[in-house]
Amino acid sequence: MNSTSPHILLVNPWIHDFAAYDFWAKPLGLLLVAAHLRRHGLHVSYIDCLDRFHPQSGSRNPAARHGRGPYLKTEISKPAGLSHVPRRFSRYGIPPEWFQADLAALSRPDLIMVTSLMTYWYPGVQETIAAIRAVFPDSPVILGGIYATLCHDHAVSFSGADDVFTGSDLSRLPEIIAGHTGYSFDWETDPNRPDTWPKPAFDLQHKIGYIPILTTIGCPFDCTYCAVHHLHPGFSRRPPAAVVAEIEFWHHRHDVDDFVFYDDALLVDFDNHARLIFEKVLQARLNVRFHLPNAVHIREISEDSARLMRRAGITTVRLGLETADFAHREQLDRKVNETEYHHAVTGLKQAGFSKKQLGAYLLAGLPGQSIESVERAIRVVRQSGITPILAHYTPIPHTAMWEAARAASPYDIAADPVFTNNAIFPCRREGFSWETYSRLKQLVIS
Ligand code: B12
Repeated sequence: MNSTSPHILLVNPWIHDFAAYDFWAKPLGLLLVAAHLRRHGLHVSYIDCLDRFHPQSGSRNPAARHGRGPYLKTEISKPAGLSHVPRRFSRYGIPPEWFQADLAALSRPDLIMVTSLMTYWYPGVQETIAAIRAVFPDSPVILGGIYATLCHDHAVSFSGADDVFTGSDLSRLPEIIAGHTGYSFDWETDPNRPDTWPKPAFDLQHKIGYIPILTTIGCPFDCTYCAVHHLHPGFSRRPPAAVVAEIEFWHHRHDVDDFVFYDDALLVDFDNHARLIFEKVLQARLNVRFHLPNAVHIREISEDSARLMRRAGITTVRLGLETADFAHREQLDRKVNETEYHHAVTGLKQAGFSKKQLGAYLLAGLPGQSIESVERAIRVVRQSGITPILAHYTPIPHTAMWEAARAASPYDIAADPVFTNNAIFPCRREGFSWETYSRLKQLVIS
């Protein structure tokens, strides 16, 4: 290492959207980067534009006491091309004055790292970077994360960042940091070996309401609508003992009771991974709750695995069913067949999970999908005795379905990612109107 350690500011940007809610959503990737940097002696500070527990929020956000909850929001005008959508559009997160004051209270950062999530949230990233520039015009800004990776060229042209980092291979970071700050260091651990990862730096938050946990990286499936194989190529797993040690740390040291798995393939090869984690959780007698808002693979669930999941504290289960058109399923993915679905649901119910705890995600608005197909799927899930949850399809670059989505969409989704916002049903067909959607929603709740 050389000379004094640089100051790196990490920023989680605002969201611009028709709706947004802190539904177990935290910038795990950015806080993992923070942890790596801290471990190597760099001085890090952090501002979360989505902070629901900002010291200034006081009585403005009474719901901020709990783990999940609404973000603060300010209505703003809709992006060009979306003015016809009959819904309000907002900036979600802290007011710009608070952000500006938080920035101004810091010493000038040598480098600023901004993350990004949904591709169609890039206007929030642009506004965040512009606000940073107004306070620190001379600090270089690097953008990384999901939008940066999936829409690299767009981000280079429009985000306002000096550098756009794509992918999840952090081994290039020392070179990038040296290029911007002149400070050089070598990785003491391999950032691409998840067994050597530090705990993501959630302690930088004002409050830790819950902790996202990542136990696997990537996914062995290659579903046509999903970009995970592009974002995280390959499939690797963290040692179960390290995962449980992380859970114990946050539970015992920070009183955290709710843990949220961010894995794309948590249950895959159950006996050699998730089973070992859940058994260790039981042995450690941890009285905690686990949530699976990011759907799990149904095929892995039997009565036996379901019982273990329930005993270990799994409280919310979301199944990645996507469609009930089992006969034509291979056009979409190869995750599950009809028998496996019913076997899993029976096992979960026998293990004692309630209807409310069990939800199956169904994709709505796929290119070429009929309304009847969505209705049928809702009926299949309801008849199986669990809760259907509609997930609006969002077209994602670098997926097999992208070209079909482009062809089906009335919007130029390749030119501007705001048109991939699933709130506008980017690929809706004739007849798939807001009224139809309300009818489908009624079918889900009635
Ligand atoms: C967990 C998760 C969620 C969580 C919340 C996540 C959150 N933080 O808010 C929940 C379950 C709520 C969720 C919901 C949805 N999600 Co989601 N989700 C994910 C998932 C599985 C993991 C994200 C993650 O944390 N990964 C782990 C971290 C470590 O990776 P990372 O953030 O990329 O960070 C790495 C690098 O990018 C880098 N990095 C990150 N930032 C920075 C910054 C700098 C400067 C640098 C140098 C590096 C760097 O460092 C990390 C190193 O590994 C991803 C798939 C995936 N594997 O990425 C989908 C994904 C992001 N979701 C997706 C979708 C479609 C959705 C939904 C729209 C689904 C639906 N139809 O309802 C909803 C919408 C949510 C909303 N409106 O709020 C899509 C993205 C679509 C898009 N257009 O962008 C993804 C990619 C999955 C897919 N289908 O392909 N999701």
